[in-house]
Amino acid sequence: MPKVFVALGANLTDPKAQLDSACRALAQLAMPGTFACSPYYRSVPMGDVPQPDYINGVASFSTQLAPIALLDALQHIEQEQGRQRLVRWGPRTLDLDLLLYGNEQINTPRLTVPHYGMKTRSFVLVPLSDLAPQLILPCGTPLAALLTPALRAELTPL
Ligand code: ROI
Repeated sequence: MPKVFVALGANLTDPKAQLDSACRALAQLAMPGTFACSPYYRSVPMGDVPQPDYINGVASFSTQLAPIALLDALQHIEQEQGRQRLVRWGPRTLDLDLLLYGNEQINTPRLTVPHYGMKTRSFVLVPLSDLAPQLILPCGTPLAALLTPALRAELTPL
């Protein structure tokens, strides 16, 4: 059964509570005893849209759901927590990104795995490394090789 990693981000409507609530919902998708969530971090928004700081984290679990069924479940949780797609790269109550699905590489119109931005985003790499410091990405790159001190310095532990 694949182990999956999901990035969580929020910067509206009590972001920490959004992540707590999302973790409870994600745990329902997990095989018993497999759910884990990283510490949360505060991060400066990436992109040009002025908006509040984000709270970010990463969750991991094993699941019986196939990739698209998992994506549907993630989008359902986003909707349940009031996600509206108003502005591209704008603020959001909850963003759930499927980072990794086992060692699979998936390229379909709806789903790209590994997530396209994950190798450069401090707010993904740091909490991912909290959960899985020895992780090797599907491309063969060790996660540790991507994590520079400068990237770590971008985040504030909550
Ligand atoms: N910036 C940060 N720091 N954290 C996010 O989760 C995040 N998510 C996004 C954009 C708008 C790209 N910026 C972000 O979708």
